Amino acid sequence: EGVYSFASMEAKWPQVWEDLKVFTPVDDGSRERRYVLDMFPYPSGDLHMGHAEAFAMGDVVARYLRQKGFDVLHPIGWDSFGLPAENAAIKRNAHPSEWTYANIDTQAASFKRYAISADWSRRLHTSDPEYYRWTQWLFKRFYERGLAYRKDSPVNWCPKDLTVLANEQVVNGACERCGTPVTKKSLNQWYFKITDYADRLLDDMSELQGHWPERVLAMQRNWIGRSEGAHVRFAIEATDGRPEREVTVFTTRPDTLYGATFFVVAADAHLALDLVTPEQHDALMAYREKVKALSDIERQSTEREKTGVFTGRYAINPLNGEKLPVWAADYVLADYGTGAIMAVPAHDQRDLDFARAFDLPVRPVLNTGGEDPAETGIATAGEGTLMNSGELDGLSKADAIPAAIAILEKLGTGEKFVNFRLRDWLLSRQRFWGTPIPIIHCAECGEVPVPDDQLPVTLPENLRGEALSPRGTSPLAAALEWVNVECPNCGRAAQRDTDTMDTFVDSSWYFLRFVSPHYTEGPFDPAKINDWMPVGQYVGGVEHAILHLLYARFFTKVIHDMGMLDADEPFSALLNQGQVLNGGKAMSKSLGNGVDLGEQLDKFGVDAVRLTMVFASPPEDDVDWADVSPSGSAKFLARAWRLGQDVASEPGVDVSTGDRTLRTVTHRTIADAAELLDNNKFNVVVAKLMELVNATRKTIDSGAGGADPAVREAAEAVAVILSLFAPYTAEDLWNQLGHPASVANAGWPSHDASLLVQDTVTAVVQVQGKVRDRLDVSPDISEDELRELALASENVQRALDGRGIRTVIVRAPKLVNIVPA
Ligand code: ANZ
Ligand code: ZN
Repeated sequence: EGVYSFASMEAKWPQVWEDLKVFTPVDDGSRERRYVLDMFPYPSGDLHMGHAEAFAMGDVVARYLRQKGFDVLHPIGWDSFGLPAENAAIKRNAHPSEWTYANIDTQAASFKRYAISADWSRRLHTSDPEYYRWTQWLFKRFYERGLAYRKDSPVNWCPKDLTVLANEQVVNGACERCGTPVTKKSLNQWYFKITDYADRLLDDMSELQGHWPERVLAMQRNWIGRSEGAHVRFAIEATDGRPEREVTVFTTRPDTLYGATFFVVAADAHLALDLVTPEQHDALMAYREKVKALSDIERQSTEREKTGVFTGRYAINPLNGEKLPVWAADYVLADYGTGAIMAVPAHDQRDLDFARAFDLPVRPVLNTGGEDPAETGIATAGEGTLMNSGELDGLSKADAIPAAIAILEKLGTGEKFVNFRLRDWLLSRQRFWGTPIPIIHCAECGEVPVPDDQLPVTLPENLRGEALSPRGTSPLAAALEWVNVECPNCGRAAQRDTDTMDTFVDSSWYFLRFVSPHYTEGPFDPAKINDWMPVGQYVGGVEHAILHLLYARFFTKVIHDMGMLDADEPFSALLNQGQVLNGGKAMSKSLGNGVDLGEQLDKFGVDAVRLTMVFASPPEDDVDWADVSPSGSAKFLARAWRLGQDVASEPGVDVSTGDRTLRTVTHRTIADAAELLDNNKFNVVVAKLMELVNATRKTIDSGAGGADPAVREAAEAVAVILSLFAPYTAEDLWNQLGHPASVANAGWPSHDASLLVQDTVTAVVQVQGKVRDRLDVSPDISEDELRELALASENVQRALDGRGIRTVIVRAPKLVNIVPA
């Protein structure tokens, strides 16, 4: 008799699957298509436990849909540009490609061992010239549409990595990668105009509602940050040495205009320098130096004491002509709204804190029935009635907002305005290992895009080690033979742009490339793209809630607008798998609680590790490796596998005479599993599968034993369902049952609905604790139905004897207890 050995299965099956091309979609339209995608990995070292979890989840979906008869695209590739490769290359005096591709090979081998049901023929790496050629091509199309542009502006700067960072890469004021506090630096940088798409990125989330985790949608909504309000133009009085000028503010509360008692501009904005009087100039300059060192988070903190400098100027309130002192302060941000505000201390806490610090007046204009904010120090918010506000007096806040806007419009000093928190996407990086920006700078012609037929602009291969060290300019700038080129336009000496693209550009369209990764006429084959897009199920970590997912949505919309793609959302459904913890904490070097995936696989086998990941909790929840039992999983797998040893009937046997009880369990499991899988309840499917294995074993050990055709039917169902979680064991079991490979394409077994009807159970009905009736009911009866039946019983009515009812306690399907009044 055979012995369950994961090692021999792992040695045997991968080659068979590869030879049979089990996971390559037929892609001929004969079957309905489904695209299942895991967020592609970054090649840092070998796979870790986090990969093992995420990819186990995605693979369950892909394998399930394949069993259901869909033609499934489930590709794999690598997000292979980025800083770690460059840092490793500097350390080892190597080229970043060496480290990158060595790691990719290691990970690819691990993925194959892990039996990810991927179509390996579609493998791609974003650092391959065949890939980044098309990243550059897309950049050019964005550029032509005015969606890629350069501008000078203060940018987030990581003083350790010596590169700029997108707003999205600054976490709590620090660099997302290295944790160093981020500073500001004025640089000329490339941007994608994602703000043009702010409205659509927000509105189209309604399509994703219910299919994406609500918290991801909430994070995106908040990041886009749509605010409805008004632009209001204030005249700034001329003084000696400074001419009159106009400054616009953004306010969400135009109803409070009469409550404005001062005016604030961002101290670090150029506007502050334009406004400041000669007397106040030095004080402002000194203050600006201090502001530079602060992060946006610190600046907006309500905990910090308010600071600022008077500019010496006055703004005129357009509604009542009042003169408001203009201050420069750090709590107003230069790059939000217009960088200037009207301050209404009675109804805005930050303004009130400032007013109290500098002894500025506080004038309530909204009667909320609360106390005077000047006294309490607490600004009053909420609903109320306007006062001290001229023509707005007596209106509710909701009516006063449009009324104030109407007045401003009539005066020509303001209008309704919708403001977004979202900024344009800063995409240039002063680092080497990324997609070169395909632009040439010519003294005569300005910015000249590299002609399409000269793409890709490839990275030089001779830069390695120290030559890649960050210097604040791109290492590419030092590669003069690379930099110096002829202008494609006029032929004069010109220079290549030396910045590279943020790696989030690479990952914003890779899911499109997977559809036709070898296509050479464009980023993807137009004849194929709409067959597969959008991705039906995307799987990945919640850490990508904003950056990657927002950027990918933006790219998809632009490419849609270019007429190249029907879909305008990339991912119809999103699953955020949980993390793998150890001892309740994320695994980390400093805690020393890391678990090595390779060791786990060697010890328990791939299937046991995969099954444990899936069984431990719902896919969205964290898995604590200290609490799970891969050895328990291994035991279960051996038990399932041994069923194959005991099946004594031939394939195709007539099952109708088989053991009815086992058949009911089998068919119920098939039906339930499908419904659970449709709702991503993978862990419950595993639990049901365990019950089915137990029931099958029970039948084998009694009655007709392994010769009962119901046993074969059950074992086959076990093999197919198990193939989603433990592909090796399932394949071997299927093989023992006399079927050719592969179980992955066996097809989802159909269930016989007539077998699901179960016998009735008896429900006991008590009145005041005494049994008064017994009812035969369906085991699936609802509480309401059972209550109705119980109250309708003649015996119960007799026992109640006309008394009313205080409470009815129902425990469907077994018990009803009625308490009379
Ligand atoms: C007057 C006012 C009265 C305001 C009031 C609020 C309450 P959201 O909702 O986040 O868009 N603001 C505008 N630009 C700013 C900047 N660059 N830095 C700091 N604060 C700024 O917030 C909009 C409100 O935040 C605006 O409405 C403005 O203050 C302030 F009772 O104007 B409000
Ligand atoms: Zn030129």
